[in-house]
Amino acid sequence: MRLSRRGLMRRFGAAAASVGAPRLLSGAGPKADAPRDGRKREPGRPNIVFVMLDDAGIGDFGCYGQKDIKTPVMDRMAAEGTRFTQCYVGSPVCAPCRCILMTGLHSGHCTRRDNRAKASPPGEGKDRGLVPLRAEDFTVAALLRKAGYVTGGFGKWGLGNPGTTGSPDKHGFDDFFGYLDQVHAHDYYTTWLWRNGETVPLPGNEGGKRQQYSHDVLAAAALEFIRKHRGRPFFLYLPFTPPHGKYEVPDDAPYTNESWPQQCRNYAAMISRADRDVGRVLALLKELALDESTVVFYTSDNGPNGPFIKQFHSAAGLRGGKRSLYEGGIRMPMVVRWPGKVPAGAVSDFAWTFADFLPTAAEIAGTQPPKGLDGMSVLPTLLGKPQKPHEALYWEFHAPFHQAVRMGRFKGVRFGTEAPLALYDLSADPAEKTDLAARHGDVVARMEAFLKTARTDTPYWPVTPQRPARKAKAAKKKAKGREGSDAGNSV
Ligand SMILES: [Ca+2]
Repeated sequence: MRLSRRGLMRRFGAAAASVGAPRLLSGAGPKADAPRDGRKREPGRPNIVFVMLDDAGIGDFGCYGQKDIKTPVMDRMAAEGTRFTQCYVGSPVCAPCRCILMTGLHSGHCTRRDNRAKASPPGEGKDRGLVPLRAEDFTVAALLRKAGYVTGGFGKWGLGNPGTTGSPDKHGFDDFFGYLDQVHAHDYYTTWLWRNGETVPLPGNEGGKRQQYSHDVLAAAALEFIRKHRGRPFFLYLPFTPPHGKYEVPDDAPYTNESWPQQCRNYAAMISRADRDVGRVLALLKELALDESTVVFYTSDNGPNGPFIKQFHSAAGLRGGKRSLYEGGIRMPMVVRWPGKVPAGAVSDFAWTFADFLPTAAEIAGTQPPKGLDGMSVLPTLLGKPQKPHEALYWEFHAPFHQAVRMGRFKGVRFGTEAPLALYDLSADPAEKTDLAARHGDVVARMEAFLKTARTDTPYWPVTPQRPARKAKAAKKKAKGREGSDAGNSV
């Protein structure tokens, strides 16, 4: 199925008007949130849960138009909370996406800009090229921990193995259980996982047995974390690994009888299984009377892969997918639920990114984020209040190097540093089909000026001019004619 322009507009275009009347963020803790373990809950400090699937596209969820894959929990959350139609990840692949989410810096400033370094790769052996978070990188977990939160993570970390400066225990996590290395995370029947610097054996998978599906183990541990810490504010980060490949799942129900390729049945079952487990988190919050004192974010980390775009329309008709800065690679599902605070059943088209999560979490927790971040708090938007939009959003990716900038309804995309910007009007053309650069020279000029200041260099992902051959020759001739001028890399 291909969505018509009208269909795309219906799904992604003018959607903001339905944001309901918000209630103000109360300074007092909810009455229902009585501590049951004798410890006093600090007033006004809601729990924060951030659930992120791995490689699921915006079109994979029922509330974003999916017809085949069942996601009843996200759909119900959308009815009970606010669904965002223009929330963006920071990068179209795993590791930088997580880096940006954790640090509030976009992909032109953050430490990890691709899964592996392209030059001067740090590390030894298996770790070579995996750029870890630096000791001085400051994460949302460190911020919340400092503010009195207990912090837990269950799933895939990807920002530093044990012994590096990037391990989660060095970045604010009291308890991190799961995969630290993103390649290890491909194995759903691994014989071991990491927990706080120690390996935890999964004996059910030894000798080729497949009895402990890692996602199930981690989802169960997340529930234990909530039970254990129900008496004090917690930050629970759930970077779940489904539906990233390998496409392994204990049971492909309820899709067993579908005529799709087995890989597609598994992919769909992995999404539905993870969605089920988000439902278990929500049910436990309710059981423990933490429902109203917990804000839950539910999203994915980057756009989908080709076979699923074809089978399930996983990019929802947007251009591109994983590894692309077109909308299909970076525009994500995002539903936020916080009963009594975030308007229920609302849809917002406010444009924001994962770099906004740290400052938003800081404001929710009543603390200050560090200065110099690229992100800003979008708490007013979450609460349904008006908010000044970002002046510009920025992305870069290095395989191949391309950049994207969004200003209002316009988005510019440039491959290399010398090619002209292509310009799209997302309000009329969310699928980025028609290049309007020739018609809006003023917008292009503003974007080009912004791009000159948008990023800093990093030795691990050097950027060199990449000119198309014919243009390079012409530029060389021109440069010769104006000796001393700068005809090089303008970024
Ligand atoms: Ca991913």
